[in-house]
Formats: sequence, structure tokens, C-alpha cells
Amino acid sequence: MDMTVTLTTRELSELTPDERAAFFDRDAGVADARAGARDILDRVRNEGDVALRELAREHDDVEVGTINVTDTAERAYDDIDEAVRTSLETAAANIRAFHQEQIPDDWRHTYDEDHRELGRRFRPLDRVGVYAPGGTAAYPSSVLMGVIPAIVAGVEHVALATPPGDPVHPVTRAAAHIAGADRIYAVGGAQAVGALTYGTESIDAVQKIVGPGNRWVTAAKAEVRGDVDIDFLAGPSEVLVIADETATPQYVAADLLAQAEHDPNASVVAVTDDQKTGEAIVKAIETQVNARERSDVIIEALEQAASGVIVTRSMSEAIVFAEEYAAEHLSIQAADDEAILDRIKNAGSVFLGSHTPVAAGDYASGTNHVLPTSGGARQHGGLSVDTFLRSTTVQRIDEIGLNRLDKTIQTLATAEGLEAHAESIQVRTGPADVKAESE
Ligand code: HSO
Ligand code: ZN
Repeated sequence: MDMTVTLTTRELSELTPDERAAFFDRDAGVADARAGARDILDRVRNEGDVALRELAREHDDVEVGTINVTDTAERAYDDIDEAVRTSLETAAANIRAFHQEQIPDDWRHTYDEDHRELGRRFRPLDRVGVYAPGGTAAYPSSVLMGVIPAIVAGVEHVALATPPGDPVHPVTRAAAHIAGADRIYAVGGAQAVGALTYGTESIDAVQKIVGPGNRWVTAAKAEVRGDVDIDFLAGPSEVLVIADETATPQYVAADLLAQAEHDPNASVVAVTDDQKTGEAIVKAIETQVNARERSDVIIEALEQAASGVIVTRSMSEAIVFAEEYAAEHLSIQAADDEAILDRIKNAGSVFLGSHTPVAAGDYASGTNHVLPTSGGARQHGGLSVDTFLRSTTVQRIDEIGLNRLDKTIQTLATAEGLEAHAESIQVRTGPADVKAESE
């Protein structure tokens, strides 16, 4: 059945405040899912594996046998299609190489003519949990994106949780094997987040949970913050393409459709300073959409208020719009791409030029595809080696160095009324000429 998409270009200057806000306040239903997610988390905390089995029955219509399916991964690796196995390995190698560049060196510097030495060291977390969406649409690529940076960071125990399916998708298990996960748990949804946070008979609790998920998983991650560390909230996919008159409309349209097929709540936007290019992009979308297998999902995503083809009066106006939107993926298909990039601060991952489709980063170029959505790029970046490290500062001060800081420290300690702090210096250096601040 052919479906049609109703789409026209829209002038940015003519959007109403509500229409503008729809682009910038994207929540994708996470807030509404929090109470339901909390109930599930409490069930898992109280009833452990029993709750996991019941929830799989209730939500996924699956009878879960063994929850820990780690020892089936190698077999899955051997059994999957050879082209898929080679592609997973190529992607994994590129992801590994890119993330290896991110390993920070421990450092020590001396200050104050060598009398004060300060430094920073980095150590991996011990146990982390990676969530990868699964079920009907399995995401082995998200397994690579979550597990590889953790392994590169040196995390000893990396657990993967992914929906049970019937059984867990073999390509997902093969990806976990290639990436180096040491546990694979057949558990999905908010209950997976609960199990990794609180532990169950089959699942060990972790220190940090990372990875993308649907709104239930995302809501559950928001709920467990405080009990366990999380990466950030990664909701439905988003892409914003900045295009000028040199862009190829068919490429822009294809990039929008690609992210739109993830989720009816995906937000896909093209913004251009050229009316003709905007119209050509709309036309290309209309031409391409019916040929897509997932056209129903794509059309829903395209028709939501946070999607569209926007025409601006200038490239500056397009850049301001992109900054405010703070895209998970920002694609710049314009002659001056580097100059435009120089003016952008808020974006999870940037794709420059017409031969750098977002799907390249989704799978195989090497960058991470677990990225901030819903404007999170205003505050932080995507998954990286840093996500799995803790930093510690280290210092050593010698006698001369302490004498030089003596008065500063004692004065500030006295100003704060913390006499024992001042004393811990004075016991080493003798009294300093410090006057208590009179009130
Ligand atoms: N674009 C998604 C990641 C993904 N794409 C997985 C294909 N598979 C969110 O960045
Ligand atoms: Zn994608």
C-alpha cells in the first residue's frame, strides 16, 4: 500500500512560538514513562529473577529459560552469516582504533619551581553494564558501540543486557563476543536496568549502566540515577542537516529517511538558506519514502512537529537554529562546511560533506553512535572511553612549597572558621600572621 507524506518547506521566520518550541523541547515521552518504570524497578529489586521472568512473559511474550546466555556467544559467532561476521569485525576494528586514541595519559606537572607536584590519573571502572535494544529489531551495532569503549578503557567486567527475543538474536550475541563482553544477559526493558542496578540471582550489580533504549529503558535510567551511575539519557534518533545550494537533495533526503526509520518519535530536520534546495529536498523525500521498507515508521516520524524542511533567510539563521536544536547528529552538506562547523557548539556527532552519511557513523566509520538526544548535546558529548574511567588527582608538596602557601591556606581556613584546618598547616610550618575576619 502506498502511503503519502504531507510535507512542505516551512519558513523559519513564519513559525509560531509553539512550532519553534516543538523543535527545541524534545522529550519523546520519557517523563510520562517514569512512574511505570519505577514500578518495574521495584519489582526487580524485591523479587529478582522471578520478576525478570514474569516481566518477559507479560511484556515480550517470551518464556525465558537461562538468563545468563554468555556461553552461547561463541557458537553464535561461528554460526552467523560470514558476510555479517566480517562486517562486524571490520566495524569493531574501526571503533576500537578510534576509541584507542581517546585513552588519556596519567600526568604529573610541577609548579612553584618544583616545590609542588600535581597530577591526574585515570583508572577504569570495575563493572559496567551495557544495554543494547533488541527484540524484533536487534541492534548488534549498539553492542559494539557500548562494549568496545569499555574494553578499551580497561573495564574488567562488561555485561551486556539485551531483550530475550526467542532466543537472544544470534548476531547480537556474536557482536558481544567480538566486542569482548564477559556476560550476556537475556533481559530487556526497564527490568534490565533494574537488574543491573540492584543485582538478582543471575545478574551481578554494576557500577555504571550505559547504552540507548526505548522510552522505558531511558525512563528507568533516569530513575536509578543515584543508586548507580549512568551515561546519559539517549532517546529516539535525531538528525539535523544543514544544506546550502550545493547540497545534493537526494542525499539529504536519504539521510533524513534513514534516521526516521528508527522510531515514529525520531526527529529529522533539514535546514537550508536556499528555497529551491528546500523544495528539492521535500520532493526527494516524497519520491524516496514509498520505496522504503519501513515507510510507515518513516512517515510518522516525518510528520511529527519536531521534523521538517526549514528555509531560512541566511546561513547564519540556519546555524542559530541548529545551535538551539542541539542535534544528536548534525550533518553539514554545504560548500563552507568547516566555517559552519566553527560556529557550532551544540552537537553530539558532526558529519561533514556529501559523502559522509550519518549511517557511516551508525555502523562502521569508528565514531560512537550512542549520543545525547533531546538537546543533551548542549551539556555533554556521547559515549567515549572517558565514560568508563574515573579520574583521581594526586599531589605532593615539599617543605618550601608548603611554606609558600602557608599564609594563603591559613587565612582562608580562618575566614571559614575552620581552625583545625589552619592548625594542620601550622603544626608543620609554625604560626602565620593571620587575622581572623572581624564581623
Ligand atoms: N542512529 C542510531 C544508531 C543506530 N543506527 C543503530 C543503526 N543502528 C542512534 O544514533
Ligand atoms: Zn541509525
